[in-house]
Amino acid sequence: MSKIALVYGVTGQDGSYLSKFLLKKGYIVHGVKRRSSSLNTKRVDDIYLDPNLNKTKFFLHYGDVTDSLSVHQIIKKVKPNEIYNLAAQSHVHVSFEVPEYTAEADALGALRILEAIKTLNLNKRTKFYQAGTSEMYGKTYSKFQNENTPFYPRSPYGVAKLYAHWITINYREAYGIFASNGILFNHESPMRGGTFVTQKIIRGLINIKNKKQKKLILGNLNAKRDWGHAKDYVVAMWKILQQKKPQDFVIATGKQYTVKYFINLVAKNLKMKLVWKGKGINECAFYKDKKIIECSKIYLRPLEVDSLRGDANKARKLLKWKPIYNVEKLVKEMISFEIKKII
Ligand code: NAP
Ligand code: F7E
Repeated sequence: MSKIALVYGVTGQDGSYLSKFLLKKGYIVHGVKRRSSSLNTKRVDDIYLDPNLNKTKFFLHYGDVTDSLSVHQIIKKVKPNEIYNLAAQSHVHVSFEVPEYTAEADALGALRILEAIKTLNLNKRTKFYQAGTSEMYGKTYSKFQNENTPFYPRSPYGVAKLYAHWITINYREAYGIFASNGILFNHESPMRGGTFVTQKIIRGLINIKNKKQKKLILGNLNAKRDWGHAKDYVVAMWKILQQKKPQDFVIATGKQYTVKYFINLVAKNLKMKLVWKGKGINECAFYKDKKIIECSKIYLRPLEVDSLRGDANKARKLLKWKPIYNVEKLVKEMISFEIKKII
C-alpha cells in the first residue's frame, strides 16, 4: 500500500521539490494550495493531471493554514501518514511589514495542523514535519549553530517560527504525536522566488548583461549565509520522518559566504568583470565602466541576522544525510535554468 503524504505549501520552492521526491518514492501526494486570482501552481504544473480525466497520484486541495476549518476538513479527508508543514509567509523582510499575518500563518498554522491531528485521533497514524529555520538563531554568538544553540530571533518571521518549533515539541511530548522539526539553513534553487537575494542577483546580472535592466539595487552585502540546494534539503525532511523516534535536526552545508561573495561568484560565471567601490550603503559595482550595482536603505531590515553557519553533524550521523550541491554547483544550475528560459 502506498503511503499518503499531505504537503502544506505545495506551490512553493520546497513543496514542489518535495512532492516530486515523494512521488518518485511511490507516495500518494496531496498538496494544499491557496485560492489566488492569478495562477500560483507553476512549480507543480508538470506533475499535475486532472484526477477526473487521468490516473494520478498527485492531488491538490484548496486550503489555508490560517483557516482552522479547512485544515481540519482536509486532514480528516486525506488521513495522511505524513504531513509536511511548509506553508509560510517565508520572506524575512516582508514579515516586518505584515507581522500579524506572519504570526497567523507561520506560528498558529503549525498549531492548527497539530490540533487537527490530535482532535481527529490521528496521533498514531500521522507523522508531522515542521519547516523550521536558521532565522530562529538570529543574533548568533557561536561560529556554528546546531540543535543545542540558543535561539534569539531577529524578525517577526523568526519569532513566529520559534513558536511553531516549540508547539511541535509540545504536542510531541504532551500527546505522543510523531512531530519533528527540521531547522533548515538557507536553501535555494532555480525554483527560488525572485525576491530572495540569490535569485534576485542571478536574474539581475543576467538581465544587465543582456541589456534588459540597468541596475541591481540591493541591501546589506556583508550578511553571511550558509546556502544549500532545496533538492538536497527535501531529502532530509523525508529522512527526518523515517527515524524511529521524533526529534529535531539542523540541516546545513557548514559553509558560509557573504552576499558580496555570492554576487562575485555569479558575475564570474557570467564572465562579467565587476569593479567594486565605496563602503557600507555607498558600496557599488561597475561593469564596463557603468555603475550596475548599488545599495539602498529600502532593502535594509529593521534588524539584520549577520551570520549563519550550520553544524549538521547530527543529521550526518543519524540521517546519513549530506548535501550533494555546493554553492558553485548551485549557482551554475540556477544560472543555466534562467538562461534556458530566455532562449
Ligand atoms: P516559499 O517558496 O515561500 O513557499 C511557501 C509556501 O507556503 C507557498 O506554497 C505558499 O503559497 C504557501 N503559503 C503561504 N501562506 C500560506 C497560508 N496561509 N496557507 C497555506 N499555504 C501558504 O518557501 P520555501 O522556500 O519553499 O520554504 C518552505 C518552508 O520552509 C517555509 O515554511 C519556509 O518558511 C521554510 N524555510 C525555508 C528556508 C529556505 O531557505 N528556503 C529555510 C528554512 C525554512 P503561495 O504559492 O500561494 O504563496
Ligand atoms: O536574504 C541580504 C538580506 O531574503 C539573505 C528565507 O528562505 O532563509 C531565507 O531568509 C541576506 C539577508 O534570505 C538584499 O539582508 C541584501 O541578510 O535571500 P534572503 P533570508 O532573509 O536569509 C531563511 C533561512 C528562511 O527561513 C527564510 O524563509 O541577503 N540582502 N540585499 C537582501 N535580501 C533580499 N531579499 N533582497 C535584497 O535586495
